This record gives sequence, structure tokens and C-alpha cells, in this order.
Amino acid sequence: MGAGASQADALTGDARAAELRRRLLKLGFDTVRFAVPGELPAAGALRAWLAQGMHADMAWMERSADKRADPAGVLPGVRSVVALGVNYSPQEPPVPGPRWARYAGYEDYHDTLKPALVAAGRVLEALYGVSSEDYRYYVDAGPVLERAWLERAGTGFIGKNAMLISPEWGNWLFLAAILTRVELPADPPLRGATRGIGALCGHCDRCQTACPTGALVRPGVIDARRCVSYLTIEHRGPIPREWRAAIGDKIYGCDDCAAVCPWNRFSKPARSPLLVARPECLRLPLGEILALTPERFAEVFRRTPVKRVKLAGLLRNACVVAGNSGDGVWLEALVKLAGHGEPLVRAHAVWAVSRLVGRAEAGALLRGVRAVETDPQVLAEYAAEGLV
Ligand code: B12
Repeated sequence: MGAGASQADALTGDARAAELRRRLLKLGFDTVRFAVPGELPAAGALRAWLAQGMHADMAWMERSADKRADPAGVLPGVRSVVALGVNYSPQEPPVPGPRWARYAGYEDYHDTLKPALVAAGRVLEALYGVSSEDYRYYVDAGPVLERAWLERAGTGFIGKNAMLISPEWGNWLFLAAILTRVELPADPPLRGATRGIGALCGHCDRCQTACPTGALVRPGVIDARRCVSYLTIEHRGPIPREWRAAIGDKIYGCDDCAAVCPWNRFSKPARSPLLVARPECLRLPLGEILALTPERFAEVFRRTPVKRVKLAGLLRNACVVAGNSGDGVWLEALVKLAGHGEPLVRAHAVWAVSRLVGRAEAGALLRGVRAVETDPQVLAEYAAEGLV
């Protein structure tokens, strides 16, 4: 660690940490707390989770497991974790139409939080006389068990829904962490939080009951292979047929296990300047989504997290939602999508048409596109629907 003269040489340890907290809050984080690294129970849970294949196709979770389990593997000599959260509880009630994960109503938090993390690093440098070598910041994408660190720092506790739940903000916090070689005074964990997963949930198990696919296989443990969030966002290929009906009207991500949590009664409307609301994306009617062109997709979802699934992924999800709607009004658009350029979209459109009208009518509606279909994945979908 560099011994450069710091801006706050006059401040003693605790006063300097208080000044750090004050400046980070001023940057737009809603909660700023400190933890001391050490063995995390979650590290063992992570290994068991990976060993059971619950990470689905997220192979990067395996590759980064050692670092996630031990932050010293990320930053040798790490002495503190700065645990940060940004409240994103939306001010507007959800609109009718396809359902989106709430975080999709903001510009991508990875991008909008990053400048504040850069600035936070500068604050550390100024207050402690360290260099940029002495810290690493992450939001979501780094090899860091963010929930576990925020639990250790006392921001909240890990609930039966696996979420970091804050008594002050409920479930709606984006998390970020700074690992640093600076020694900071640790904040205490919440009373009772460390007694184990869901210790502060009591007898409540609304999240486990609410999960449409039974993905919360044990309290605090998500099997990503059946989590709607994974299936509609992270997963690239066709959505396994067994889960499509349960996805219902969810077009991107799922908040069910978080939304039913009684601790949300403490949530407050988001007001951080680090969030850029984009509620208009969430108001797009299903008919417009089914008809999206690459240009329109890029325009509407520019800078939002939705760009991650790309147009084909969103159309795939939209077909599932339309198929589950029970509403024949979408048939025309779906038949058109059964002739789309992407096999992924064609396959889901075939499923949706068949689900809406049954085998005989679907066969008639799809006859034209079926006659020219050559892709094995799409042909398999026709076969599975008995439309050979
Ligand atoms: C991979 C990932 C996913 C995967 C897998 C989910 C999962 N549970 O791991 C998928 C794609 C399914 C997913 C979904 C979602 N995610 Co996500 N995801 C991540 C990511 C990148 C890594 C998580 C990870 O390490 N998983 C491995 C498992 C083992 O860890 P875990 O569930 O997080 O952790 C807990 C258990 O192991 C448990 N645990 C701890 N000790 C013990 C001990 C025992 C004995 C047991 C049994 C368990 C246990 O606590 C561990 C953490 O401390 C993090 C960002 C990050 N870098 O941390 C975001 C993150 C966890 N996701 C986030 C969000 C918002 C979501 C969604 C709500 C998005 C949406 N609306 O669709 C859903 C919610 C699903 C859920 N209830 O977990 C937020 C959570 C915010 C919060 N307040 O908790 C994070 C922190 C991103 C961020 N920076 O804000 N996610």
C-alpha cells in the first residue's frame, strides 16, 4: 500500500471511516457498510451448488469459484470489503401486459453504477493515500459473493428466497462491492442474521410457494436450471419445453420470490441519482414486441439490461408469453415469426401457435412455413407438437 500523503491525515481511524462512508453515500449509494474478509459460510454453499450442477450453463461460475470463495484470490492482501447497495424499488405500479423484472425499468445498472465506483476508488485514494492497485470494485459481474459480503457487513440477511433482504430497503437493492487493502472498522452483521439461511424469515415461506417453477429447492438455494430469471435472461438456447407454461406472462426475468417477501413493506421509492428510469420499455405492448425489427429493438432497449438477451432472445420469450396468453389475437404475429430468420424464434413460435389452437389448426396455420423448414431444432419442435 502506498504511503502517499492523504487528504485526511488529520483524521483518526474511525473519523476517517465515517468520512469515507459519508462521501460514498453522497456519490449516490443508499447504503455503505464495511466488512472484514474471512471464511464465508456461503463459500461452502457455493461449492455444493456447483457440484450439483445448479448453475446450469453458467460455466463462468465454475471457473471463478476459487476467487468467489476467497477474495484474497482477487486482491492479495485484502483487508476490508466495502459493501454497497442502491435501492431500485420503482415508484410506478406495474402496467398491464407482459411482465418484466423490475430492474429492466432502468438503464443497465452495471453501466450507471460504474462511474460512482470509479469515484469511490478516488475517495479511498484521497482519504487513505493508497493507489488504484490497492482496491478492486465490482458490480454483479466480478468473482465476488456479493450477497454474502453484504450480509456480513450487516446490510441485511440472506432470505429463504436467496435474496439479500434489508430491513431498511426490503429486497430491492442492487449490490456492489469494493475489495481493498485499506483496513476499515467492520460493521456488525444484523442480529440473528448469521444463525443460518432465512433465520430472520421465521416461519414465512411465501417465496418458496410463489416460485412458479419450484426453483427454490431448499431455503436460500436456487436451482438456476429451473429459475425463470435464468431461463429468460441467461439461458441462450431454446427454453426447455417443460418450463414454458410455468413462465406464464414473464417476458424478461422474474421477481416473484422477491415481490412476495413481507420485508418489502419497509421499501421506499428509489431516488438514487445512479439510476436512470426507463419505464417506457416496460410499457411496450406484446403486439409491438412480437413485431420488433433489429432497428426498433436497438432503439427501444438501448442502454437497458434487455439488450443482453438480444432481439432473438426477447422474441423467444415473447412467443412463450403469447403462447401462454390463451388469446388468439397473437396468432397472426406468431405464424409470421414461425418464418423468422432465427431458428430459435421459429421454434418457439411453432410451440406458441400449437399451444393456442391445438394440433389440427396449428398444422393448417403453419403448413406454408413448415414446408420450407430445414433447421433440425425447429423440425424437432414441429415433431414434439405432433405437427410432422
Ligand atoms: C449467478 C447469479 C444469478 C443466477 C443464479 C442465482 C443464484 N441464486 O445464485 C440467476 C440467473 C438465476 C440469478 C437470478 C436473479 N438474480 Co442474480 N446474480 C447472480 C450473481 C452474478 C452471482 C450469484 C452467486 O454467486 N451465486 C452462487 C450461489 C451459491 O450464491 P447465492 O445464491 O448468491 O448465495 C447464497 C447461498 O449460497 C446462500 N448461503 C449462504 N450461506 C449458506 C449456507 C448454507 C448452509 C446454505 C444452504 C446456503 C447459504 O447465501 C449465498 C450468498 O451469500 C450475483 C452477483 C454477484 N456477483 O454476487 C447476482 C445477484 C445475486 N442477482 C441479483 C438479482 C437482482 C437477481 C434477480 C432478482 C433478477 C431478476 N429479477 O430476474 C434473480 C433472483 C433469483 C434469486 N432469488 O436468487 C442481485 C441480488 C440483489 C439482492 N438484493 O439480493 C445480485 C447480487 C446482482 C447485483 N449486483 O445486484 N442471478
